[in-house]
Amino acid sequence: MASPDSSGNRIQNGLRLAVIVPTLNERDNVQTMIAALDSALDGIAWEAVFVDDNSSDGTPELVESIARTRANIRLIRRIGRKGLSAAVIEGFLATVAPVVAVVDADMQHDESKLAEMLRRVEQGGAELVIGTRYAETGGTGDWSQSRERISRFAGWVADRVMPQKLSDPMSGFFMIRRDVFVEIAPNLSALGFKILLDIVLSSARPLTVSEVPYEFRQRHAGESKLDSAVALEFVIQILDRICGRWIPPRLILFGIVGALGLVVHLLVLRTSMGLGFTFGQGQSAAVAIAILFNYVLNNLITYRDIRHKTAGAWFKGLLGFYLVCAAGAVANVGVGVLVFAAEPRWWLAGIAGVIVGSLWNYCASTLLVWRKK
Ligand SMILES: Nc1nc2c(ncn2[C@@H]2O[C@H](COP(=O)(O)OP(=O)(O)OP(=O)(O)O)[C@@H](O)[C@H]2O)c(=O)[nH]1
Ligand SMILES: [Mg+2]
Repeated sequence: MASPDSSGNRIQNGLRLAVIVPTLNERDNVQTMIAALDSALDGIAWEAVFVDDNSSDGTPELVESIARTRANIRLIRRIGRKGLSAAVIEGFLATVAPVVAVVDADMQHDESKLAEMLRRVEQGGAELVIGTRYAETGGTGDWSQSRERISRFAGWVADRVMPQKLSDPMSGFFMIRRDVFVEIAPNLSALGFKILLDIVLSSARPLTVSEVPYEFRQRHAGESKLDSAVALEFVIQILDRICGRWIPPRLILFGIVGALGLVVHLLVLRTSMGLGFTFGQGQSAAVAIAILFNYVLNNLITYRDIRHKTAGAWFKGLLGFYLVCAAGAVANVGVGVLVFAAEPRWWLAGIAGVIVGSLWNYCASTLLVWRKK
């Protein structure tokens, strides 16, 4: 594999495959994974690149100690960054192997299929080989019915926007020719958890795909990193695909949250009037509560990646959001009045005011309330 030449340089002797293993607190899986790769890839010149996002459980230290004694085990340690897709991309770009694969660290993917997958690339002409749970002998192991249903539903949604048919577009277990990946890399969104989806959606042409069925196994050790944020990132990824060229996905989420805010507004107004308050009082309460509702939801969903977490930042953000929305209301009324003066149709002027006010709220929130560091 890699051996030093007379000048001390490493010579990559016929390296054929790099296996990227993204890790976030997976210490107790590292040795099992390496042993499994050793036996699955016996006779093949391979290397593993662990891409760790500064796990706190000792994962990077363990990989480092193994990498000191083995040339084909490597570590990329990322600090201040997160995200499965981004980690995998970094791993793919950090190797000179002609073929790259990604395997979860928790042993859920079947590494014994890697040799067959490599054969399909090297001899079968495949550019992309996907481990699939939803074809022939593949399976989702002991997944609960609800998780399998969610996964299949997400696959169905993905299928609507996919340029080519795949039995398991949500798979996290696949292999690709590195030159093909490098060609696509500049177009990737690098968002979220679903890197395969990103690759297929970002490719300028359909790829030559081969599928290898495998049975999804139980997590060996450690805890799942899958949470509701992953589902949200998936929605953003799909929105980005459908309309990202014209409208940023964040603006769409902002708009959806705003529409829900309108419902809250009307409910509060109706309740207040029912309780005997005047319209002015009810409307004031509705505005205050709807803005609070929008702030909470935008912080949880629209700006989740840069959300305010500490109490101090949260309240400061809320105050900023009230101010932004107050200015938005002024812009809304001002534009409405102007349009009505030029074209006295109430609904046209009303809509024009709402559009300008909402766009202002979105732009000012993005620039002032949830500023990217
Ligand atoms: N570097 C890096 N790795 C990550 C990140 N999030 C998840 N991972 C790794 O990506 C792989 C997949 O994550 P899992 O938590 O197993 O997700 P999953 O397989 O969809 O969910 P489970 O079935 O519950 O295990 C694991 O090896 C994780 O350690 C991340 O932000 N950065
Ligand atoms: Mg897993």
